[in-house]
Amino acid sequence: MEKIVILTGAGISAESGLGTFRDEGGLWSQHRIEDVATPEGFVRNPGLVHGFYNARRAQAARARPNAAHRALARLQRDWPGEVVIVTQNVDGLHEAGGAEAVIHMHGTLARALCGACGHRWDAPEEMAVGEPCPACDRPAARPDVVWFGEMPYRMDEIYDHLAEASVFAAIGTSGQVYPAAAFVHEAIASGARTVELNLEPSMSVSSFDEARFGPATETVPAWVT
Ligand code: BV8
Repeated sequence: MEKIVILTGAGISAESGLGTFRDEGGLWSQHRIEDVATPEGFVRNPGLVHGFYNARRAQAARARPNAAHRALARLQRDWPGEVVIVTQNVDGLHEAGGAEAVIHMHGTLARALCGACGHRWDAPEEMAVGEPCPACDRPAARPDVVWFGEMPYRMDEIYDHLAEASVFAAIGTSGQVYPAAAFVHEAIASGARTVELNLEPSMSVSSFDEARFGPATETVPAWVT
């Protein structure tokens, strides 16, 4: 039984028109992380944070999966039960491209979370400040995404998959955000073969057995076949 664990980042959705974070003109050059991707930023200015995520939710809703998303879905179909996709992305393009059981470790734009009672529900297109939670009615609705300083989701499950990995691929990620950036070391400890598929070398490229550079819509379908 092979176990192929795949970590994806913003680069896999770049050719679907969604901005990355740290490339030229990326999201972090337009907004300060402290203002839009931390719990403190949300307390300070919830309207700014909702505006940031409303814009990305609208953009993601218009985006279409690309050949890289579809190639990973094909790999899952070819190896039933043996391909795990862990994404740092909050868009739904893996699922739109046919992937199943995607682990969204940083949450998703499609869901809202109540900061008071922990209830989750499908996010409206536009979230407003003080929106009441449908479960507890308190005005504590926030995007269901993992901000800096917050614990990413389903980490135990992810580490279990990494412990059994025979292949680990990192696709479209700069390897600068933890704990995702350290997954390659977990995979190496499990004896997995590791490959990086990225537009250019990531911060952790030297940790990988193999690296293939180029746009994901070219490197991923070639790697999958
Ligand atoms: C946590 C929110 C602990 C949703 C995001 C050491 C250990 C543990 C933590 C830390 C640590 N050191 C520092 C930390 C804290 C921090 C961190 O890592 N800081 C960094 C900046 C140093 N980590 C955290 O806070 C994490 N939480 O560790 O909690 C804890 C313990 C106990 C109790 C409580 C908590 C939480 C991190 C999650 C933060 N949320 N996003 C959203 O708005 O989207 S992070 C954000 O960065 C996105 O999620 C994004 O996915 C992620 C990673 O970025 P990338 O996806 O890699 O995107 P990037 O633009 O950087 O790179 C794109 C790449 O694609 C580039 O390499 C480019 O070349 C390539 N590319 C571009 N075009 C293409 C392409 N490749 C192929 N084809 C193309 N066409």
